[in-house]
Amino acid sequence: MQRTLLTLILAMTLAAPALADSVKVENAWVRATAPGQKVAGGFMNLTADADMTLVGGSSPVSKTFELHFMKMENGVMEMRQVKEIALPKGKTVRLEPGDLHVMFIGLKGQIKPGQKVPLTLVVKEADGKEQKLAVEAEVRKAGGGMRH
Ligand SMILES: [Cu+2]
Repeated sequence: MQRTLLTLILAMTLAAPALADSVKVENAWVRATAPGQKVAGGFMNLTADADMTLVGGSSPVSKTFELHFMKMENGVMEMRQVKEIALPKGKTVRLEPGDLHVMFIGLKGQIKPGQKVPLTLVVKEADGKEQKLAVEAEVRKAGGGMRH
């Protein structure tokens, strides 16, 4: 009798809808690299359904993975590392060339069009709980004269 009840409770728990906050990732892509290039930029649109923060990530294609921001300063495009990127509830945050982006540093090989780049994003919920998001980014050819 008790075992039946326990099984039932367990089944109900497993069937409960996921209440966790989540982030929708769209249009994820990585800029193709030239042979020998050691860094690559990654871009995507992120929409969280609750206030969350992107705090980092990783990818098997590079030694390190950083969050970056590009800014025009005295006529020069400067790139800075940022510790986190806020993802306000319901707002689509665009990581795009010349602005916020993720950066693959210490590439283990050339990134070519047609490849898929797997990466894991780490996002933090408002209560501090961390989530990992698996993302597959497509590789697109470089356009324009920017470094990444
Ligand atoms: Cu960068």
